Amino acid sequence: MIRMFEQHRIRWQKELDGYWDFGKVENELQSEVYSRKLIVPGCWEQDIQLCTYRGKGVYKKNIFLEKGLYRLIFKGVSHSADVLIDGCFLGSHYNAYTEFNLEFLIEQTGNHELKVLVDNSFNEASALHIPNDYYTYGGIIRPVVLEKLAEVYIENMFFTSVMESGGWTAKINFQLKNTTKIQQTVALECYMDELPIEDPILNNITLNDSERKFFTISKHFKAINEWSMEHPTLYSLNAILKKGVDLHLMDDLIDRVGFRQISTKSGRLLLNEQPINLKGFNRHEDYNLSGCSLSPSLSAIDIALIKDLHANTVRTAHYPNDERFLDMCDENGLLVWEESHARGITIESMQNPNFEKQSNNCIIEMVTGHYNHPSIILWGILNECASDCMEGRRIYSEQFSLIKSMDTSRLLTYATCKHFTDLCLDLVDIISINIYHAWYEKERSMENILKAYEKEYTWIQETGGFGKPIIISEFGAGAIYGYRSPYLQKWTEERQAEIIERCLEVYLSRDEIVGTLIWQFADCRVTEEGWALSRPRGYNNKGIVDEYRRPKLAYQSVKRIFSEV
Ligand code: ADA
Repeated sequence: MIRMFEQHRIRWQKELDGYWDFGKVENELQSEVYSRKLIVPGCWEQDIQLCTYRGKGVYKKNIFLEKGLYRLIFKGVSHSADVLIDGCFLGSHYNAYTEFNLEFLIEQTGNHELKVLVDNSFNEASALHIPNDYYTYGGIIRPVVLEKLAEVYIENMFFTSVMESGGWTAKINFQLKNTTKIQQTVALECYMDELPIEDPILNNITLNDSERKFFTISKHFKAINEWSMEHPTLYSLNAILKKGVDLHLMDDLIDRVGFRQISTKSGRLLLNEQPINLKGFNRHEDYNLSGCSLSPSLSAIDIALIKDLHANTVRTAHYPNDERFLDMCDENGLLVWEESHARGITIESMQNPNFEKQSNNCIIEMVTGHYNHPSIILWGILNECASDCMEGRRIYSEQFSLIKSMDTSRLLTYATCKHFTDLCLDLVDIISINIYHAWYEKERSMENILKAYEKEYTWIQETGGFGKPIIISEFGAGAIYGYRSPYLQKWTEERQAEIIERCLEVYLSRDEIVGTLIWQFADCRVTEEGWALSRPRGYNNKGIVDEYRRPKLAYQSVKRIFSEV
């Protein structure tokens, strides 16, 4: 399954899921040995003999193709990919969590060989995937889609909704691409559900040789059903490209959109002009035995548990998520803080010559790919990176400018751990702090939690955060599933529940705190390099469910407290 809804009725599309031939590549001078078959999408760690393999591997699949122009869309390859068709290099991509696509021409109908060289190793070339408190898996972790392209096709369609003059205005930005060397003239029809959205410019669009054409239309609606947490109304936005005097069907693109607006006012967070509070979790895409490649059914289990917990928000710590999970958030009225890929990168590592290019590419691909999801209300960047020095501030500032150049409809934030030293609070709409009161500190009384928070709140008011809404973006404690003791030793479920209860009681008593996001929803695997020895079981155990989604004691505490706010 590519998305939770049909994206094309005209364009030919095929998902290349199922078994692919696979071989480890431990010596690039050797010819490839395809020793097994692996399921795509999936992580190679799902294979018992590859569970700890870090290095290169090659996937191969033979596909029958007729003559024509095609596009391959890879929704996620972890973490680096080189793609070849019939031995010819098509292109490469870095970063597991964003999609990339490659066009290619088939001149001979018949069987063709598709190969993908994948690498999940840690080295200087990889500035974002580094030894970390989450695992970098290996493989073609998300769907692969093959499309046949017409002479002109709809490359992108961006929908923005604005509350104005007593109703809603929909703005739709189209990007068409001429794949030929000759001038093409087309017509575009656009529907929202069955309602036509007309504009004279759609009737006659001319594209020159290989031209990409961008244009925007808009339509005002007096009465429309808003997208909200309680009523997440979605509309099908359908664009149809036609050509020639007979206006024959050429291409189409269907997406799902919602009318909603996110803003801040007087220190409050507003959804459709109504104040809201975020209550939820940080969630890694990690499920025991299936790694970071979550099928829709596994993602649906998480959605159901998050709703059972009376939560309304998920932070995609610390990278862009699988689109099908975001589709589910759209359908269920869950709010999303989506963030570009980075966790705890020092200023020295941010100066890796690959870092800014890789980080900016991730942002561009995240915003481009996920723009139309109404559930995404916040863009975040650079979790716990170097926001406490001027060089780091330059990078934060440039990345926020990059996002604003692509999307001004969402709020911006970043999660900091640079307590009392952060230099970037003035750059964002919402201040977000990661603070593990009572876990990483010895003291765990509520008085101490409150005192520690108030001290930081005062500092925030004086250093760029004055009057801004605050999210406690990470707080929590570790617990090993099944380790129970009335003595509340560290790592017991009882201790975790107590700490989360006390923290929530303090944070929920503060008006300026508009969000509380527990670290974390589920336990996740960490890298053996640099982390496994300091993380019991080689896992980050701060989930309120474990990696099998078995609830710990804290589950009931959180469910009770979230049901009351
Ligand atoms: C940081 C980090 C998380 C996780 C957490 C922890 O806040 O953002 O990814 O590592 O610490 O468990 O200590």
